[in-house]
Amino acid sequence: MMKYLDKYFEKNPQFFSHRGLDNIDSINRFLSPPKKWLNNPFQFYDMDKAVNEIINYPKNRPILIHGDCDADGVSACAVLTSYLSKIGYNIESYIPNRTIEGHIISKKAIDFAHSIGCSLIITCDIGMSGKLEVEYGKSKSIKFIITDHHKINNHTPNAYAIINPWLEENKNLCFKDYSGSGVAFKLCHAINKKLSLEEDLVYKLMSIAAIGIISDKVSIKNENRYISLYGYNQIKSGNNLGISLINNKVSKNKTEININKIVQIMNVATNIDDPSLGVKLLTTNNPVLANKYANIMLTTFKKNQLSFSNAIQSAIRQAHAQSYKKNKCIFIISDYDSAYNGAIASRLVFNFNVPCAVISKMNDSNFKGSCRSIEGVDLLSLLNLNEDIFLNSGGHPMAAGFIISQQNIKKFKKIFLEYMISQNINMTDKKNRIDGEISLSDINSDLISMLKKFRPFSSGNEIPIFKTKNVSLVGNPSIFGSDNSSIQFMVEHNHVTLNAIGFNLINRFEILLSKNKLDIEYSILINNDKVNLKVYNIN
Ligand SMILES: [Mn+2]
Repeated sequence: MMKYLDKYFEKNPQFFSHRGLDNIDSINRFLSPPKKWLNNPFQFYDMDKAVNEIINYPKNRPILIHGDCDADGVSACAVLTSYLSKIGYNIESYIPNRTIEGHIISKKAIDFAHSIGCSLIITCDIGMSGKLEVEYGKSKSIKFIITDHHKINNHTPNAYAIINPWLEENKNLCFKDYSGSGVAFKLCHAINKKLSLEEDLVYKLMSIAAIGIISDKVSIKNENRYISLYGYNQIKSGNNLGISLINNKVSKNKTEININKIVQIMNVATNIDDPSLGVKLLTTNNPVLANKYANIMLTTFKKNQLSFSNAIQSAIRQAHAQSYKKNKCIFIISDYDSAYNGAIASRLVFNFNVPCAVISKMNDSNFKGSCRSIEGVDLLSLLNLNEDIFLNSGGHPMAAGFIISQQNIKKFKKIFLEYMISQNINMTDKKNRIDGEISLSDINSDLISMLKKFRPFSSGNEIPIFKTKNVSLVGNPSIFGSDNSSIQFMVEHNHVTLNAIGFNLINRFEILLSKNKLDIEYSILINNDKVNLKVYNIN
């Protein structure tokens, strides 16, 4: 393995430089990060204060853990719920319904907390824009500890404690790009240290926290690499009943963990009758209940799949019809559920490599929008600069969202397009995404076992994409998918023939048939030891 890494590093340094790794030592640390990659939780401002409050809180009185309605918020809520219950607290969890309540601290939850005699609410992945709600809670004698990773705005709540890496007071923190689940994990880490409990209590939470890290696309380095890697390994070893059940039900090959699918299912499940079902699934040890929760979540997910795929197809068609190369961006009005907007925007950025906004109707008067960006184009500052045209806005530089009234959409579109034209967006950057130019005969067990060691893939450690030049088509390609948008074919190069699949690649079908020699860009899929190429581009 080591020898292979050395050799591969020399041949394909870009594979490693794309991951911020520039020598064998840094690669080895990335592949098996030492314990010291878990940062000291007490470096966070207010951590001591929050920990003391929790430690002194009566164990028989309920604490409400309030998460956010997406996979990161669910994962964060499950981390705190699991840990605090385990050490003896009386915990209630709350996730707002994404359509009815949205990404805000819920007044309903505060009323509920008050009614059961709870005097402490811990928020996770949410809270920075909850100034009014925190005051409302205080009027009912409820204290707030906010744990969040959203950037600071002008309306920071006056909470008892705020644990957020982006606070001005945290400017010297050695690492900041945490997910909501990561910040929740740090709070548990701190309590555990303070009480000198066995480390395993906290380590076990990494499988749950990894879901939020992957879902929120925070960079896979420093502590995020540590938690996502060991969390992923824990999932593989079956330490979380709920995650294993979901994975067994959706993976063709049960020994492989399809973490992206798990994230998608968690996201969809925040839009059902009981949005906290994901938290229940992640925290239960009861196989009968876990199975019941998993089945409800999967049924919802499957119902969603078809309309989701239609939404993606429609958006891709719209994008092709726009002058996205000239505009250096894509602006889509979608007719589909606003819950898909973020995923659609991500897909368009992946396909077209320009920033993208997707807007769809939320209720009679308002629309909900999601934007996704490319490196170097800051969406959050764009939204913040135009705060007055939104009813609500927030997020991160690479992924942001807003709520807007119908009459302001036109105005925003103009602002978005003008901003993107003014940015220095280099469309040719796409080639930098390629992790290596290889021959099909290079795809052997050494390469595959090396790739496996880099999992799980996410932001800053993307699914590796390879390029092979001058392959030839073998036999006849076929078209598949409910809307005939995908293609399957065989390619040959250097006497190696492999199966290839191109999802939504129907627009490259003619090129595939008309050229003798093709250049393909793809990732490598392994299914029951069989290699398939997942092709993204054909030229
Ligand atoms: Mn989050």
